[in-house]
Amino acid sequence: EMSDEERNFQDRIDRDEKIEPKDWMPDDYRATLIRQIGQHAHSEIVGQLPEGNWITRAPTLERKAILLAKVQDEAGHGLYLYCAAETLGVTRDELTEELLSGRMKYSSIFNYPTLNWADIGAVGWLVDGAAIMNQVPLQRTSYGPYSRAMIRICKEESFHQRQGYDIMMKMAQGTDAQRKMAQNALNRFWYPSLMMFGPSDKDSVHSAQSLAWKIKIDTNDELRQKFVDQTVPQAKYLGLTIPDEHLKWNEERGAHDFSEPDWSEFFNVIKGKGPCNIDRMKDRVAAWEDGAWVRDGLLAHARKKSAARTA
Ligand code: FAQ
Repeated sequence: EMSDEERNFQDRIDRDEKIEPKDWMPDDYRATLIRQIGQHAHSEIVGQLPEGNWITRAPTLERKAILLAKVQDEAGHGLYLYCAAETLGVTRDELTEELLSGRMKYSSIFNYPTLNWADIGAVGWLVDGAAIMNQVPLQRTSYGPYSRAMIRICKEESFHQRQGYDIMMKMAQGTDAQRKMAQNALNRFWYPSLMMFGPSDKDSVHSAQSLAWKIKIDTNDELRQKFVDQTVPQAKYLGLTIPDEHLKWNEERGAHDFSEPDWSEFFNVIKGKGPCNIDRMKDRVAAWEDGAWVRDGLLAHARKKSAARTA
């Protein structure tokens, strides 16, 4: 049974009121938000690695400048999200510690390698495309600071998606070899992109409560369906084939039928056994350790300044 506080809280949610940091909230609401916002922040940070891998090898100066800006945007998204999580009473250092020790997750998608330049197109088109599909509704999430972070992030994410599609367009309309690279990138990124939305609704342990609290606005399967329906005409325009022989328009449902990803692969990847999990964590641990002198220096400087002010 709900306590008065819980009932009041649920009433506020049902009236679409935003919950703010100092408001009363159930412990599990707080914990769920720390988990989801924290994982989301970690995804933005780890998500810099697959694309960062191509900054030095971008084919033109213009592509390099665009990619550099895009990867920097992801770092910025991570920072807004860590700030949103901090309003719930957890520090960024604690969250980082949980990531680096493997106790917290980041999106499964970033455990796949980017093997060639077409993959950078596929990441922008499909991975950022899936990310926006998930994040647009999260602008209306019930927790104020998360909702406001999402509004800023979505603006930048739609530019990211376009830059990816633009790379795909160049490749798909290029030489035979380039078209093959584009098709191959689509083949490898299609199912991992579908997995980004999380397990199917019947296996989604958190969905029911998160929907009731309006932390999530749509179910995993609803968003996956929307993503497929949005992406099919885009692939057609590129002249590329989505690697799913069961993909077809279902007139009755007004939506595409499509094959589910291999869920055993998904669960393996989130358990740490994907193709790049070990490399990703190794890179993040090294970045954290290599950056220690910067953090130490900044802290020492801040202490000196505040000592000078009080003296
Ligand atoms: N990867 O009960 P549910 C980006 C876990 S976009 C890893 O359905 P929930 C932008 C889940 O945590 C990517 N783990 O969970 C970018 C739970 O495990 P737990 C980031 C996953 O939370 C683009 C278990 O499975 N976006 O970074 C995944 O209700 C390009 C059961 O699942 C967000 O994080 C997965 N894909 O729904 C950056 C969006 N799916 O925690 C750079 C915000 C599920 O109990 C380059 N998050 N799990 O141990 C969400 O909307 C939700 O958290 C879902 C999952 C929909 C991801």
